[in-house]
Amino acid sequence: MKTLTKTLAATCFSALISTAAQANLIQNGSFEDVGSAVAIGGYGSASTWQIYSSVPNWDASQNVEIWSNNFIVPAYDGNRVLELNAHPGDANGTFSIFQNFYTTVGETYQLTFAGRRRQANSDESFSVAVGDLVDSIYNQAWGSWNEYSYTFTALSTESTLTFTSLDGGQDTTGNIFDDVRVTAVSEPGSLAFIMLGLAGLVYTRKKAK
Ligand SMILES: [Ca+2]
Ligand SMILES: [Ca+2]
Repeated sequence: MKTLTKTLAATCFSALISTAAQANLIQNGSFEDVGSAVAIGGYGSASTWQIYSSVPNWDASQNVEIWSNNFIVPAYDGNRVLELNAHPGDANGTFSIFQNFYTTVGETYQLTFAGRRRQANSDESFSVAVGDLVDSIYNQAWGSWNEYSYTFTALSTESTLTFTSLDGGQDTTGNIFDDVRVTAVSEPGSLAFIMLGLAGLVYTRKKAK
């Protein structure tokens, strides 16, 4: 019984640390939630695509589109994706979406997301910025989702993740995103704890034999 308790404790401890390390700091990163956002009328339909001035947890410099039910492209995650370029309020303005989240200065984080171009003959370019990371992607591949993965260091207690279209303000199609995630990268200390937990698990199992 004592061994079983120890084993359970070690397992729970390891699981807890792993879960904490992998928690997504981005809310609504899969764009599944449109909440009470009211679609701008006259375009698409609720079952295909709609235009919104923003969606929950994200701010937007211009309108965005939410596509549902595999409209044009299959969703990477869930049922909905975001198209960054939409019908603009300002034809000369930039299309950006951004979200703030709490970070620890100097800590390393991983950013992952899925992106793709709209269709074979579209040209999709965007920049991504967060912490000390700035990158620009030109001519996204066609036909499948690109899985982007970066690490960045937080420069502030509150970080802002920003996606900006480089297609230009009058290019109203393209730059599809889904499944945006930011997770804290396990520090050596946390890793040591996990290894310690696993070692404890192996030890108690061996002892139980
Ligand atoms: Ca999604
Ligand atoms: Ca485009």
